[in-house]
Amino acid sequence: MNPHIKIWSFADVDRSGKVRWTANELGYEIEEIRVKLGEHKAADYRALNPYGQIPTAELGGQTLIESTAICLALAERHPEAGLVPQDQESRDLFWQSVNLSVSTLETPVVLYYLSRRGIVDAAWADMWAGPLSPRLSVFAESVPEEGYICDDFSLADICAAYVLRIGVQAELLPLQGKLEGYLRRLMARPAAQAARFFDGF
Ligand SMILES: N[C@@H](CCC(=O)N[C@@H](CS)C(=O)NCC(=O)O)C(=O)O
Repeated sequence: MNPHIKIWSFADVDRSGKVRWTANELGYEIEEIRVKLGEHKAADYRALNPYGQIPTAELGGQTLIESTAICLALAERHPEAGLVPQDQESRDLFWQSVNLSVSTLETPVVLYYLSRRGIVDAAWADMWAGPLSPRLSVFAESVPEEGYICDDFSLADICAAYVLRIGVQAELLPLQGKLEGYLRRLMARPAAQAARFFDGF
């Protein structure tokens, strides 16, 4: 029997996508609970996730929050799948890349994109337009011509895909050259397709 995960999400394209894609790479059966905008601040949902944010997951009877932490919790349960590389050199690169994605780039690029679309205050885009664009460009320039960030596919690619996809959608990055090749390799993965991670891209 496949292992099971329950995911609370707004939609396919929010940060729950990272969790859904990781779970699909590992053959999980996914139970999805869609949360309507606004309900994520209500007491019922805050009982699961006191920060009132998406996603939340339930895994083996444990409630987990923080999208990247949930992905790591999944990956660590299945070391044989190699979603976190084992050799030291690859691990150093892995942690650098994951931190660049989720600590340096993710929140600014999401806020910039939502701001440009009128979903959050316009001030976010004004604030981030200057520093974000060059950082995102350096990150996009660092993707490999062939293969994946740590040679073999890993969670670093899922975290990178999230910020790069939004960077392109926000028109901060042109979809061309090796960035396009890299994203197309990721889009071809059956688990990314099952997760609907790139739908509408
Ligand atoms: N660092 C958190 C960020 C969570 C986050 O900002 N989630 C967004 C959806 S992708 C959200 O819940 N936004 C609504 C809000 O913060 O009120 C994570 O990775 O889970």
